[in-house]
Amino acid sequence: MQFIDEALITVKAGDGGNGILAFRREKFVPRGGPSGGDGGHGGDVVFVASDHYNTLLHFRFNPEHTAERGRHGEGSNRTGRNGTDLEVPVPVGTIVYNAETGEKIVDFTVAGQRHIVAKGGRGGRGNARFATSTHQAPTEHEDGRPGELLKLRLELKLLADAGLVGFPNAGKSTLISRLSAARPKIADYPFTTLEPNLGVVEAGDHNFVLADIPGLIEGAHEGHGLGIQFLRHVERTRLLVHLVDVSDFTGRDPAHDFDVILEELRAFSEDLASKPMIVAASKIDACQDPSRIALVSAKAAERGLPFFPISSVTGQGLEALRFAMADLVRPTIKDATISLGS
Ligand SMILES: Nc1nc2c(ncn2[C@@H]2O[C@H](COP(=O)(O)OP(=O)(O)OP(=O)(O)O)[C@@H](O)[C@H]2O)c(=O)[nH]1
Ligand SMILES: [Mg+2]
Repeated sequence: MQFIDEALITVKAGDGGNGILAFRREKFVPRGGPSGGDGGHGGDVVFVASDHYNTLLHFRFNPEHTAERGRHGEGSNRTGRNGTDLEVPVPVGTIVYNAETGEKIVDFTVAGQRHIVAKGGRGGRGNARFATSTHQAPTEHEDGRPGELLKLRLELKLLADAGLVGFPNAGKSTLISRLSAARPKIADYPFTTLEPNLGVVEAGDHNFVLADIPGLIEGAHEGHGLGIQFLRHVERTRLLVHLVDVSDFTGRDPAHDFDVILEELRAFSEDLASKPMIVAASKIDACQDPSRIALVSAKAAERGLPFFPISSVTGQGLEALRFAMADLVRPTIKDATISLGS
């Protein structure tokens, strides 16, 4: 059971610009003084901890980060422009290691924390810098130094933003496998999932972490089935997605299933039961009797909860559900203000 997100990336700071060789050319002055300017410094690669990311997914599509090089010096003692630093956002909680030595470089604990992970190369000195009273026409000049090049391993302990709850066999693991890269075990018998699975769900520009946990049954709070202790894994999520199996094969009343799960959540804690919840009627492809879907939709309506009929087999309803979830786990404006103020 790994709740760790990982990314391997390369960072390259900008090279320093070269110092150059030049002499002033002035009318009536047979030989002007040295005037070769220095090269600019290369830009640094700077990691900045941000609250706006909660996974390392953005690094997977973008594994190389290069800061701008410094410009070369010019005649008339003009120094080359410095390369611009490259700022790369990382989620709060990210730990950065040197991928080759394993050495820990930095641990980002608060938003706004900054760390230079690759230092830009110094610009080289132009020949003007080498002039002395006894050495008035120097021809020495330096090339810029290369910027640092490093392979980094980023590690982030994932915290679930949303959790899937429901009866065993309701299709929770199948759903997370459709919405994320997670590949949990799926089978047509109850209690297939024994340990939580986490998956990163992409929804436009907002990614979030979804937890798939074992199924609950009536009396779970008294130790039936796998009990309710694993609910602690979704205790701190912003959202629960309650899957109710409406297929014809369950032999149960979906409305009753709905109430049973709410009771078990309440037995764990009142907070958990009153968390924002999306209700999904699952396996609609295997439901011949639309009244079974209507029963669940009525339960959701009674409580003012959003409702989605879905099938992880045909894909029906999955995109609507994905974006509804993303909307509800997005940090609210109030949260954003608090974290900016801190
Ligand atoms: N027809 C149909 N079958 C589905 C659908 N989703 C899941 N199933 C099947 O239902 C069975 C149970 O699916 P799982 O995803 O393992 O269910 P679960 O809720 O994770 O079950 P537990 O881990 O035991 O709690 C499997 O045989 C799936 O193939 C669906 O949308 N339609
Ligand atoms: Mg499962």
